[in-house]
Amino acid sequence: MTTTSTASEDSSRLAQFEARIAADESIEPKDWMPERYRKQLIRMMAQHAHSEVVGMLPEGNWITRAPTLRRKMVLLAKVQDEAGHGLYIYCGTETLGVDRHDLVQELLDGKAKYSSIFNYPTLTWADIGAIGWLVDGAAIVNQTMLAKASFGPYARAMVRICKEENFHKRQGYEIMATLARGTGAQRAMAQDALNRWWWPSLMMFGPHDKDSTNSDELMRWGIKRKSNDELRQRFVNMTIVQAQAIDLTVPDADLKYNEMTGDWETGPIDWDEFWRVVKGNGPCNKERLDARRKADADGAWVRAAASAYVEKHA
Ligand code: BYC
Repeated sequence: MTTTSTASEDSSRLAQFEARIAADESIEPKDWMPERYRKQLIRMMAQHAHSEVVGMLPEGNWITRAPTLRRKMVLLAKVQDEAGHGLYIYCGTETLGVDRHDLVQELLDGKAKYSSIFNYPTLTWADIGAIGWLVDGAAIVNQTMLAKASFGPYARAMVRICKEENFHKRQGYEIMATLARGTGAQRAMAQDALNRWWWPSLMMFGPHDKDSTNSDELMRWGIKRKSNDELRQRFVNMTIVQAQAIDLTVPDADLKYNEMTGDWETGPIDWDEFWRVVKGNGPCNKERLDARRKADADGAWVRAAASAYVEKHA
């Protein structure tokens, strides 16, 4: 694209691009953009799309075991929404000149990242409540910020996704609230789910700012508007109050309220665990990738039939 352009043309385009970012203009697919901006967006959006798709697996595990018909219908709708989110974001990523099949192949080859949170098992029904409340809750905090991202297709996808995530969070919190005011065993199940999902949910926001390799660039270009730690803190402040409202306790002996800042300050996050999971050695990494590979193989005949149909009618 820029092979014939001179260095001075490129630097003037870069200056124009940066002026547009500074003026909070939306960057659209056909606009000129630095190659690095394009690459960063492809990286982040592809990881996000993969997370939505892999994220269906932990909850999908409970569709056949939901305790009532109503719970089953809600869970089915939620899991289908996640598939839709994956599709919107893969579409958005394709506006940057990549093919989603290549992105999916990278996931299947174990080369692409997806959110660490989906490598934990869903052991009880309360885990479905905890995922909706905490995981979708964390995703909303992150994605509300991304709805203001400088790249138009990503920002617009986030607006719609956030609306659906709000419903997901409400359904999860309602499951937790119901269990928390139920029998002793139900209450214990809710507390156990919170104990297991709390720290992995905090890890969803990524490493501390000082260790975040991409943040400076992403923030300079208006892709991220807030840092990993700022968003994590916002999530903690919201969630502690919600836990108190249903008489559950987060598993953190060091948690304390800072009167000066108004923040709930947590104890240290286990970053060794985070990197173990990100690098493929979490409790369910293998199971998740195996499931995606199986789905891909099982669907091969559908793709072959669809492309044969298209070729025949071309
Ligand atoms: N897991 O420089 P940093 C959902 C990687 S799904 C794995 O701070 P960045 C839902 C990071 O990629 C919603 N890897 O990165 C679905 C980087 O490695 P590379 C999921 C992580 O990009 C179904 C390295 O660590 N949301 O809601 O500035 C059911 C250094 O990090 C993680 C999104 O995907 C992690 N948690 O910031 C229910 C949001 N964190 O790529 C719910 C979009 C970091 O340089 N993504 N890494 O090799 C983002 O907002 C940002 O990419 C992150 C990380 C905040 C995640």
